[in-house]
Amino acid sequence: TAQSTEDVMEARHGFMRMLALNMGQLSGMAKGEIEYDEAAAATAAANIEALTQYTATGLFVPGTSSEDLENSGALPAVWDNSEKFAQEFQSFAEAATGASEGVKGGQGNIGPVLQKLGGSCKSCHDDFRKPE
Ligand code: ASC
Repeated sequence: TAQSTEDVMEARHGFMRMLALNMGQLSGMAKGEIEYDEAAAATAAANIEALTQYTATGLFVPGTSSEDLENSGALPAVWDNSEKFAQEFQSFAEAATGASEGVKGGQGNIGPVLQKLGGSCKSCHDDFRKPE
């Protein structure tokens, strides 16, 4: 069956929530709110790495900006500056490469990985996500 705009929005928001969930696990461990567990940290980071390989720009179909839909946080810049937007996802994938190895070896190794990942999230959000 044909996909509705709502289907695409659900998938897009799910994609972002999956990223946030795994970022939150790493962040919790970095802050000491969650006990450091090497396997769990590596899994969370591997999940993020895997998600960056998804063709996420395809989720930003025309007509789904924050000016079109109330439940959208995607600024029109996503479409108006699509090349830069795609580059942001590419940079994110590069930032995530090796993250699952990087968080191994101790709680102190999570921070630098998280900074790199979070920097990518923020860089893209600054230009392409509606401020909350
Ligand atoms: C998260 C989350 C974001 C990013 C951002 C990083 O965990 O939900 O939007 O990290 O805060 O700067």
